[in-house]
Amino acid sequence: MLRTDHANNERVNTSLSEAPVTAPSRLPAGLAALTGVLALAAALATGHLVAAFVGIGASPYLAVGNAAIDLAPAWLKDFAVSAFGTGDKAVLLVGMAVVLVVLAIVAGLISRTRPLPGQWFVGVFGILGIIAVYTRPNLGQVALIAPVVSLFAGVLGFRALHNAAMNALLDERFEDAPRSAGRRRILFTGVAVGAGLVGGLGQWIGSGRDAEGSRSAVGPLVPARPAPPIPADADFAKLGTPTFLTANADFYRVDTALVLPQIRAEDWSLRIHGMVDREITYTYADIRNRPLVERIVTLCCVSNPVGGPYISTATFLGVDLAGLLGEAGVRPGAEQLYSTSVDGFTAGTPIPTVLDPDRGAMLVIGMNGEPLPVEHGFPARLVVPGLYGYVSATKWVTDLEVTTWDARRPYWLERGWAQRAPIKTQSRIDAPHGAVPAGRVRLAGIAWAQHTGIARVEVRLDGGPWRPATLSADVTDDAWRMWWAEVDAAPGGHQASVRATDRSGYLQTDEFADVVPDGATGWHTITFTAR
Ligand SMILES: Nc1nc2c(c(=O)[nH]1)N[C@H]1C(S)=C(S)[C@@H](COP(=O)(O)O)O[C@H]1N2
Ligand SMILES: [Mo]
Repeated sequence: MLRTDHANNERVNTSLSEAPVTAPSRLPAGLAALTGVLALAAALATGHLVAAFVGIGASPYLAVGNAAIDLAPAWLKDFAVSAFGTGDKAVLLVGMAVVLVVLAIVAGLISRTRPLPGQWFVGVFGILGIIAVYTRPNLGQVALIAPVVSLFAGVLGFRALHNAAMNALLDERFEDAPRSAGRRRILFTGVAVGAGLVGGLGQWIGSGRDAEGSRSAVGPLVPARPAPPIPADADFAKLGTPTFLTANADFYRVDTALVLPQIRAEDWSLRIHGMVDREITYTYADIRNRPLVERIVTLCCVSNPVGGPYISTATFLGVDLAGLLGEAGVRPGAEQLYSTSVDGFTAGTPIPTVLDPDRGAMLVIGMNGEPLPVEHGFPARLVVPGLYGYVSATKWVTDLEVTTWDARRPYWLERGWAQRAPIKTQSRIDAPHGAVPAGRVRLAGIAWAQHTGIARVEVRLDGGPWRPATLSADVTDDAWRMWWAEVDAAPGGHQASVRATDRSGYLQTDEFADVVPDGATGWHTITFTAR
């Protein structure tokens, strides 16, 4: 009872020599598993706390998740986006947590007699964490401190917990059993609570050092050339279409970033280099002090299936990309504007499209009257009307290289998507859903053919004749149009379809195409019941 000055091992030996036969040689399975789980918690929490200071993306858990996103096969990513949408990231994080807890339990169970097997097991995963952080393009060498600390916390924590559990078991045989069990419980609870506090502290500190503070300090961004006012009949929201402008909070989001890149405006710069006469670097102040132009543009994701939700419209504020490139002087032979985000995402946009004065390709710093939201690319992103996001709309952009198609292969091209990806003329039915009263039924929805414009939308019921729909006010060819139409529906089940014709005279094809490699096609058809 008074042997508290003994080292643990000594005490075990003493005990063993006192009663060699009855000494427990193995931890009970539950206790062994708990040892593994608590060591995992200690490892992740300490890594997260250190990451709060060196860049939250260096948190081993998040870095492994981001690496998984980049390494995942294209079919899995496409599935994740279509099945879970913007929730794909939450699904990944929860799935990783489940896998890690299972592995931690395994680490505990293979170490019921000695801590070493579990320590090795934990160590291998710690090394994977270090590799994941090392290979993240946006993290410097200093960021490696986070997974290294995590590795030590895991391996040493595992041994400490294991020894404590062993000693406690021995003590239970030879000492006051309830007191010893109580000590063990206090230690384990302490580690669990401590890990929670340390991880929470990391989260709190990390989010205090983020871009949001810088964003709220940007102040008003005033356009020299504002967008036209939006007429009241630009949407048919009362009939079930989206509003003409999408609120920032509702704007669809698609990206590979598990942790939002945090760049403060004062730390941001954009470098233009490659096949140019002179390399230029712009700061945020350089950009915001130029005459700012506002344009209304509908962005759309190539992963948007027929009838899908990955399309939204905003007023974007920024400067002409052609102007910036003109100052750098694009050399003959340049084909591709290869843009890179701070998190390593890349996109390739055709140079003629970017330089076309009529196209309105922009470097954007504002969205719907606010500085660009962090999740949409703060401090700056690209927007090129008429092209799918993956070939044009790089968020958190920091580097523009003027180059050729052979020299650089952007992120999604490497993963089987097309090099060129103009947005396809499409339409969607938003109303009705479900059951409606029989008789005159109003259909409503959207149609889009960015940078070409919508000329006509038609609907049909149950394979009957096509009837023209009424279009909303024409605001710009770069944005969607809303439509509505009435059909006569007798009681029973019905099918309604929609198709659009754009201003080039092209009638949207009914041929079904999947989203891979360059965007879905086909007429959107819904079913509803008239009662
Ligand atoms: N840095 C970065 N920019 C990115 C992406 C990305 O994964 N990372 N995804 C692109 C894709 S596929 C689309 S559709 C648009 C979506 O922009 P939004 O999230 O603002 O709607 O961003 C583009 N820009
Ligand atoms: Mo996309």
